[in-house]
Amino acid sequence: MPPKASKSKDAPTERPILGRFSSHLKIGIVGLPNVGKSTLFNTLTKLAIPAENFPFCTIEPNEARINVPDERFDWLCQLYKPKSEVSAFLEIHDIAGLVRGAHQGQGLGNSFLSHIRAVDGIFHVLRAFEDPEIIHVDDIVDPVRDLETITEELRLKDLEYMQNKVEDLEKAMKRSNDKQLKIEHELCHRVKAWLEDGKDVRLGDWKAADVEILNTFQLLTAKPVVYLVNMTEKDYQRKKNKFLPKIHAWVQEHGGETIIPFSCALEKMLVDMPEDEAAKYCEQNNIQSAITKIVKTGFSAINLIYFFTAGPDEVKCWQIRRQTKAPQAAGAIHSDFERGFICAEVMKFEDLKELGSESAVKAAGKYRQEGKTYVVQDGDIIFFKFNVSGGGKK
Ligand SMILES: Nc1nc2c(ncn2[C@@H]2O[C@H](COP(=O)(O)OP(=O)(O)O)[C@@H](O)[C@H]2O)c(=O)[nH]1
Ligand SMILES: [Mg+2]
Repeated sequence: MPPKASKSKDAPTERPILGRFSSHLKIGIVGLPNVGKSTLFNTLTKLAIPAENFPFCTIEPNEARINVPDERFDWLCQLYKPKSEVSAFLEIHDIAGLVRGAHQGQGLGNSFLSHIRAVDGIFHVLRAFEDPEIIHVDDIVDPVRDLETITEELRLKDLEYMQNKVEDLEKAMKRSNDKQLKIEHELCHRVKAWLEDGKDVRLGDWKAADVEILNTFQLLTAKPVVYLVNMTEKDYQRKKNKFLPKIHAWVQEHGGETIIPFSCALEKMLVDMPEDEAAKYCEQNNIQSAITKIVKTGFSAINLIYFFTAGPDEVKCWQIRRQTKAPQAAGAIHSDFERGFICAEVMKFEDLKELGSESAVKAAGKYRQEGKTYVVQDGDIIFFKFNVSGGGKK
């Protein structure tokens, strides 16, 4: 019998996450027109998992699912040499350019904003390359002004939403004494004041009860952001760009999220080359593609992690939201696994790698049995035991 895990490790008191509770989460590419969003999207699409691997999902031309590169996954595939290998993926949506005034419907603004509402996180692409051939909607390249433009549009849209919400609640409160209405009304007032102060909702210090209500709103400024700064290959190579320090300062003042410099032109060129040529080009020019970092950072920014199931039949990454407990993680595989959950047998990837085999991990006492309250960690290798009435153990 594997040793039982201690209780204290089971339930960390993390605040609930802002955003949808789902393991089908996606990230949208957002930015002004002509900053390189579609070029980035098309480059990523060339690395996409073929659509036929998702027979039950429709994939639109502006959506793609990209493999999440992972050395741990590669290592597990080497070890088990399975018949089937299924990596994790990041779903990306290319969202058409937003312009100033979008919240009032400018430039099809409302439909763009509704596309942003449907995603769970934002890749905010900034133009930090100058090219007289490619016009900028506001004439001069100035990524900090662009940051202000976009974030203001999102904030104004949220403000409009909160304003309507407050009015609806006030009407409802005239008709009913429901305590919940009062609680929501008080929160909506606080959120509105926060937005009016020029601040994004994701940066607020909301209590768990607030977050639960906020998650029913899907506010645009509540979504996690990763900034992608598109610069010339030369700037990217020498890690210097005249706009970068100002972008950095702005981001530090507005939440301090991750900034990833990249060069759209370089990435596009690399993806169109045969793999060995691309590798040679990178080596000769002392340059590295930023795509892996972009994909991994995006995946983690929308609060996704994955656990592995591994054996000779299949090595597979199962994506779940951070903070998911063992029974719900089992449910990602099959609803029976959740319904009839008995326990999760868990190996840490690092232990398996160090000790070399499942039996060695068991012999070292590192194969653990975890119960219903166990919070699944990224990279756990799990075997679920379950029992549904009439059915046996797996
Ligand atoms: N010089 C240069 N042009 C770029 C770069 N990225 C995109 N472009 C060009 O800018 C134009 C707009 O790019 P696109 O990806 O469609 O921008 P979107 O409107 O943000 O989707 C296209 O003509 C691209 O070829 C870049 O890194 N350098
Ligand atoms: Mg585009």
